Order: sequence, then C-alpha cells, then structure tokens
Amino acid sequence: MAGQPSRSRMDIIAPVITPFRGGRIDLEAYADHIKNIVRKGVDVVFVAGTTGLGPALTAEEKKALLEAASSAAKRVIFHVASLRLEEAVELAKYAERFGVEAVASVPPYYFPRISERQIARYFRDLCAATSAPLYLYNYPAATGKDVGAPLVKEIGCIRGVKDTNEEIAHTLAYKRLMPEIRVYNGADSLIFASMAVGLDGVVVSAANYLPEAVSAIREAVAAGDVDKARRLQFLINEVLDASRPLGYFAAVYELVKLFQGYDVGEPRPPIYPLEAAERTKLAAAVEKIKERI
Ligand code: FW2
Repeated sequence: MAGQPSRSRMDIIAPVITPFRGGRIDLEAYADHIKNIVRKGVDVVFVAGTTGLGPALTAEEKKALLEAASSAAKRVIFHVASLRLEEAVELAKYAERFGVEAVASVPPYYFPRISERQIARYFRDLCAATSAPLYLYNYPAATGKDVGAPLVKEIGCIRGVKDTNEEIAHTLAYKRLMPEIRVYNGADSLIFASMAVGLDGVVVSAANYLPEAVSAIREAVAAGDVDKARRLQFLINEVLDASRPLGYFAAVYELVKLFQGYDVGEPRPPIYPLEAAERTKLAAAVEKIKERI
C-alpha cells in the first residue's frame, strides 16, 4: 500500500483539477500540477472529485488520471462514483493495482427518493468489490442526498468520510459515532475550523491554488496561533467571494494561473471556461488579496 495515513497530523487533501486542452485531458500538466502542490504541503490527492469534474469524465479518462496521479504523488484517493454500478465497481477494482489509500464515492445521485436501504446496498457492493478502503464522499448540495453518521455506522464497512458541508457539527458527528474512521471536511470556508476541532484534515479546492496558505493554516493551528490561522482563512474566503459568482469550478483554473503562475488548461463544457471580462474581474480581486497573503 502506498503510504498509510499519518495519525499525527492533519491531512491536506487536494481534489485536483483536471486540465483540458481542446476537450482532451493534458496528463502532463496534471502530473506537473500535482508535483507542485505536493511540494507546497499537500499530503494526498483526490482524483476525479468534484473540482476534478469527475461526474463529467469517462471511465477511461478517470483511469488515465489515476495512473498520472499515482506517478506524481505517494498518497492517492480515487473517486469512483458512477450511476452505472458496473462502472463504479470496475474503477474500484482497477484502483487496487495502484495501492491507493482509498476509493471514495458519493451515493447514487440525481434520482430522488432513493431509500437508505438502497444507499447502504450501493456502498456494501463497492466494499465487496475492492480490497481498498472505501470512503464516503458526502456532498448533499451536489447529490441531493445526505448520508449522515448513523447511516454510515449502520453500513459498517466505510473507513473514512469526506463531508462537503458547511455545518461542522454534521462532520463532527461521524467522528463522534465512529472515532476509528478518518473524517475530513470539504468546505473551503472551514479549513481553520476543521483543523481546530481536530478532524483528520480537509479536502479543499483551495489546495489547488493556495496550497501554501492551507499549509500555513495547519502550521498556525498546530502552533496555537489562532489569529494567523483565522486571517489566512478569511483571505481564502475573499477568494471564494470573488470567484463563486463567476462559477467556482471554472474559476479554479484561473486561480491556479493567478496564484501559482502556470497554465493548467481549462475546464470542459458544460463547465464553460471564464470569459475574458470575468477573468479580468477575478484577476483584479486576486491582486488585492495577494498583497495581504
Ligand atoms: C472535491 C472536493 C472539494 C469540494 C469543495 C468545493 O471533490 O472537489 O467539495 O472544495 O468547494 O471534495
């Protein structure tokens, strides 16, 4: 297995963006981007998550990303969710050959009124399909389903949770009911809070464009420097305020360019790239933030 999770410090997990050029993935840019953010404090990369536009990728594209990520980082989590169980199972099995730290999945999404029994069955089927630990990716705002702590406990085979949720109490409930599993929060606005309450770490898009700041928040929390950690968190919040109205997942590509100084391609429609006027507006906001980082 590639790298066991460190118990002694909180993990910074980057849901890595998927760089496209002319509709095709640029795997070299992907691997170079991963190497840069790992150098700057990222511990684990999350492949084909939301920021990576996972639900809009083919199975072959996800496999290619996993291979590139595994060559660039020691610790990898692979998001395998698919509305075709057969495909999710195939990806979960495929992940074994790369010694991933975990495979993760959102619950079956889009369809309203899927029962708790059906959600539990989906996760148990995935657990049975792979020897890799299975993590729940809970993102109710995106999937329309909240798989809370009691259901995870009942499912029984889930070894970690990434909860993209701005309610920290919701995330803490997993830890309270199941202290033995890894619990991460996925909200960019809660990096400081997640670390301060002793979660196992964070899974945040900001680790793509400001890995140094996310890492500095972790160091400040460890040193008890609450003022510094909160100041950095608020600067990230300013980035969110400037970029969310433009379409956050497209804006992340520009933010990497603006903060890290290199081109990581663009998203693929229907996640349309920012237009020129939007890029100019974002660049002006980032200039002001950069002065204070
Ligand atoms: C992913 C994440 C992080 C996001 C969050 C979006 O897969 O992209 O949920 O940073 O703002 O886990």
